[in-house]
Amino acid sequence: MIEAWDDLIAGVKQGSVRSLARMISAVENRVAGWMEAMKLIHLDRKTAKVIGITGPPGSGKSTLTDKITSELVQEGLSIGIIAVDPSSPYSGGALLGDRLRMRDVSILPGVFVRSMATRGALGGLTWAAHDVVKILSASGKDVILIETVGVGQDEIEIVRTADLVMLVCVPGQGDAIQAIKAGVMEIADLFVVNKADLNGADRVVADIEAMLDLSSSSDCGRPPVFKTVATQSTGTRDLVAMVHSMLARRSDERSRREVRVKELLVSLLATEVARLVHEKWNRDGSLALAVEDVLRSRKDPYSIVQEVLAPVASHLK
Ligand SMILES: Nc1nc2c(ncn2[C@@H]2O[C@H](COP(=O)(O)OP(=O)(O)OP(=O)(O)O)[C@@H](O)[C@H]2O)c(=O)[nH]1
Ligand SMILES: [Mg+2]
Repeated sequence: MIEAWDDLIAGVKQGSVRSLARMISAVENRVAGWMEAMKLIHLDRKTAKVIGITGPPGSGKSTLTDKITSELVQEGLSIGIIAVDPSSPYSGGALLGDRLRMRDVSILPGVFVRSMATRGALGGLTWAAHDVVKILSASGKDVILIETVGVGQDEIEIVRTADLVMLVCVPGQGDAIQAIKAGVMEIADLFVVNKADLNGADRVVADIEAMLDLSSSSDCGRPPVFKTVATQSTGTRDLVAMVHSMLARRSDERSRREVRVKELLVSLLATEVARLVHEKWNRDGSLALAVEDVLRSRKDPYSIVQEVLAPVASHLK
């Protein structure tokens, strides 16, 4: 197994697309040895710039991601795209559409597209997404774009640690600003009012500006607001230019990295503890016993969890 991992890692570092895809799957599926493999990946000091693209369902995030990718590819950069599929009812049939559209850019040189499902990610999506970011970085990607629907907490967590977060809004959703979940506004470094070909785009821009007037400016300055028509690539070149200049003059790089490392540690720890307990429970049948105990009112779930964690808890005291 370890040999196979060595081959995979070597392939990833040489930029092999096949190794990249296989390594990501193997890590996602927690194939034995994944942690050792990730340690080796971590030794690699390459760090891609990570851009989070979030916003309401259907606002044009994928279309925009494609256009930004094309621009960056023209600049000679290699790009990784992580599309977090909302495996929820929010955007219904959009999933397949996403994949089909994404294929357009995935044939461009140096572009690697990976979809991740919100549900079913072993050990937490935030962590899984960061593993993928790390692997893509090691493979030599210059920029990684992460597209998530800004609805669930998981999705927000994922983009929160990006180097730059882009929030995509659209006209015609009633009060577009209200439609965006509280908590997402605060993490946006840059606002994009997409579908500017539709009525009401200027109104949305004005609403965002008004909102920014009210909020205290952060140390990295007031987030710019851009209008785009992603389907026609209108405004996307200026947007990319702004992204470059913002990434270049970020003053809070160190504090962002601190937040990211902290989140990763907490998330890895939580998922690993859960995984270890799960494994033990399933291995020795104690999960079935615990369920039976609760059902027969012999024990309550809280006591059971306390008992299971007692050795860890006492160790930490
Ligand atoms: N009129 C107009 N339509 C657009 C524009 N950008 C995207 N669209 C259309 O809006 C629809 C949704 O676009 P997507 O890029 O899939 O949006 P999304 O935010 O990725 O959607 P989900 O991933 O499902 O949340 C598609 O039919 C696009 O063609 C735009 O600037 N103007
Ligand atoms: Mg999409």
